[in-house]
Amino acid sequence: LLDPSRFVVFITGATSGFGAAAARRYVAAGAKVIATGRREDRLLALRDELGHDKCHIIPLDVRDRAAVEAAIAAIPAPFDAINIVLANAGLALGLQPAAETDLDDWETMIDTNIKGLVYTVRLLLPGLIARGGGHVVTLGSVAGEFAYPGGSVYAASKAFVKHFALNLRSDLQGKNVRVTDIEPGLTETEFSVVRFKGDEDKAGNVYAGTKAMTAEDIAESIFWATSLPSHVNVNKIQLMATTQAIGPFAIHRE
Ligand code: NDP
Ligand code: 8X3
Repeated sequence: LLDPSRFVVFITGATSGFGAAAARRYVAAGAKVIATGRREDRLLALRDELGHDKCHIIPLDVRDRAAVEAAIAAIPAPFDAINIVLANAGLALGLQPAAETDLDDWETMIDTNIKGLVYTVRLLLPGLIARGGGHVVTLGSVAGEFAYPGGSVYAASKAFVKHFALNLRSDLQGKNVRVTDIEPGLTETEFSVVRFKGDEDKAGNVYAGTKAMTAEDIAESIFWATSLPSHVNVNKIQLMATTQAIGPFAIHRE
């Protein structure tokens, strides 16, 4: 296994859920993290918890390409020696049928899950290659593989992530940069509160009466994939809660 004390991990969306859990998991193993996200109060609390020597924070909206460029260019040593990119920031908004959905919500998901993710990866890749290698971890979803009612642009954005990650592998042959797409199913984080725009009851119902995965479960799978010996590339990890399964095709009948 690789020595995690040599990991310097750039994380988008470290203010909550998988990103925050991954920051804690990596620092617990001796790594350094660059924690980013829009909510600065959360970043400050995370840095207090993890320590200034282990956690560098950058308030950042991944949709803002110029801000992503400026933030990466300004990372101080020793945090600039990034060798793992965790492109995790993302969101679902709404669960309405396509014809009733809010077009602004679609645009926000495309701007965040697709455009923000490709800005992050594209801007960090040359450094990874120049420093001799590293690992890009993207956050896809089971939604990128299976269709469900109301999934529409969210699910399609995750299909984009999945295929972007696979194609990155083709371009990175010989560069010693690994790529893994993590594709979780039902996991209780702030994901559903965001999807239902702050409606805690609706969000709670998603996980009520069942046992969902936790952010720590996903962080562990991310940590595992990046800790394997450098000659091993895990292309993807698809995880579901044991309580979750794939439904049948829906057939409309008169
Ligand atoms: P959370 O809502 O708990 O966390 C999402 C994170 O993304 C937050 O830190 C948030 O930070 C950040 N984020 C959102 N928009 C932006 C933005 N414009 N700029 C920067 N950061 C942003 O959800 P999860 O941890 O569950 O989700 C993480 C990823 O995993 C997402 O890509 C999601 O689609 C994916 N996923 C989630 C699953 C689940 O069931 N929970 C299953 C499969 C995939 P802030 O608001 O502070 O900017
Ligand atoms: C998050 C899981 O099933 O809500 O990507 O799309 S799901």
